[in-house]
Amino acid sequence: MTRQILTRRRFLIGSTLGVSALTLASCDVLEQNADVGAVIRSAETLTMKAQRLLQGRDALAREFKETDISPSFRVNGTSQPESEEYTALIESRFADWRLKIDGLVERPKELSLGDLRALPARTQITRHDCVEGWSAIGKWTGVPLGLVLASAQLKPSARFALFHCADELEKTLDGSGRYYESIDLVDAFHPQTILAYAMNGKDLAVGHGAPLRLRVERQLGYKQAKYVMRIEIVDSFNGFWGGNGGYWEDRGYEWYAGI
Ligand SMILES: Nc1nc2c(c(=O)[nH]1)N[C@H]1C(S)=C(S)[C@@H](COP(=O)(O)O)O[C@H]1N2
Ligand SMILES: [Mo]
Repeated sequence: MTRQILTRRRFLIGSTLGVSALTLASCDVLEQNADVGAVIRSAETLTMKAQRLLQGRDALAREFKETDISPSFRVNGTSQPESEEYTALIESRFADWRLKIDGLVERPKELSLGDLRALPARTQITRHDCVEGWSAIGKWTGVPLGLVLASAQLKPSARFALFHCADELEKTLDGSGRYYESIDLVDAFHPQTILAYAMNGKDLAVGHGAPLRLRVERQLGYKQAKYVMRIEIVDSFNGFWGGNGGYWEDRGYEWYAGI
């Protein structure tokens, strides 16, 4: 098992992002920032701050043993995106798939699965908690999101990573049911936040989000975006679908879904 422990502090030293990410993420700045205030409801901000204060910003979610892995892990939400584009990707076994990284970055990227697999990997056995009331333990392997974002060099105005997914669910808002999600830079650079391409030692199955899904272990199931096609670095959610930072958030769920 390759296990790369990247502490956020060690990781940020020497990166161009260092100072701005640390400053941006401090509670004081969050409080003063009108943009953030506008998108995050106050009770949730309290939850987020309390969790980070009590447990520490880099506190790890619990990790389990191989023997704890659930014999079956439910597929929830989309089980296979229906677009022609995604169907063609399955047929080519994702050889033509590229992860786009753009928005507030100095160096936009297009990465193949091979590119991602060539980067240092992290494996973690964690519990997934769905808001609907079920949980399952799985083993996830992928590349730390922070590594990928650092290589794209975030601009000082960067605040959130927004994940564009391949699937559409119910089209109720603005005629679009596109699944999307977002996290802030504290979670983006957390050591357990990975872009997973394998589950339980095998390539990620279509039902679980092939070829790539987000694991952001201190938050609930709906934050774990499957079928990630593009990561856009933004400073606000305004103008993205319902403006609340995620498909379920636009339908009333909390943006910060701390467990
Ligand atoms: N793209 C996409 N990501 C998604 C969903 C989805 O429908 N589409 N469902 C979410 C919900 S509510 C949960 S609980 C988990 C389910 O992941 P699983 O299918 O691997 O169990 O994915 C989350 N990520
Ligand atoms: Mo869920």
